[in-house]
Amino acid sequence: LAEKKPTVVFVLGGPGSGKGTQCANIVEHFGYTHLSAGDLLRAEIKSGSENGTMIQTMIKEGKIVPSEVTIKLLEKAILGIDNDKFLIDGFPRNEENRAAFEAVVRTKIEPEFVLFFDCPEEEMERRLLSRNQGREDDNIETIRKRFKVFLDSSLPVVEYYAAKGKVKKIDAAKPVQEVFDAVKTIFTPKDD
Ligand code: UP5
Ligand code: MG
Repeated sequence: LAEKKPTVVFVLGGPGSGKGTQCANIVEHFGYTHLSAGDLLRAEIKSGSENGTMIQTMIKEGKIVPSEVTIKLLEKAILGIDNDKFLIDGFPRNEENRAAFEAVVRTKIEPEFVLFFDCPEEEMERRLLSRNQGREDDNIETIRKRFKVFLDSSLPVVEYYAAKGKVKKIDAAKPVQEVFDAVKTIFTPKDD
């Protein structure tokens, strides 16, 4: 991984803030590969791997899967894809995730920046309850747990990067197209 030196953008935001939706738009316009840590974990459950049951239990409880499991999946995906620009969606989710990811590469992968989707809980809750894609964590009990984990564990990671001047914050409560208009200005190279 250290040899490949990929460009990485971390895409963070609460459950239902629109990370996956906007990553799909960014891929279409800016040539990044989208890696959703949650999607990789859900694929791992489906594949029937030995960790599957543990991952399933953690997701159902809204808890954060041990770093080594998630990082292995991310690393495998980055190395297996012939691109050097990645959106890492929904990771790192706590300080331990962040430190462990940095430790994996000898020359640390510093994210180019962190895209942070800021959205009120009421709006995120509405979106998640009406998503209807059969996700086992889209029920009100698990959603409340996910919100708490986000506030307690994930927001501090955003603050860590904010202190380094790396966070680009987006108002994610607006309609999809308006959010993407704001996202576009961040990814479009400015010649001035
Ligand atoms: N929607 C999107 N944008 C909209 C807008 N602007 N206006 C109106 N509606 C909008 O969007 C959610 C829903 O809202 C969709 O129906 C969409 O159409 C609509 P989506 O783009 O899917 O939002 P996203 O932020 O991706 O929501 P998601 O539920 O995926 O976020 P989470 O962070 O909760 O989920 P994730 O898959 O990342 O993680 C799930 C679980 O996996 C975690 O809780 C955790 O248990 C585990 N996990 C780890 O342990 N470690 C990791 O590193 C990653 C995950
Ligand atoms: Mg998602």
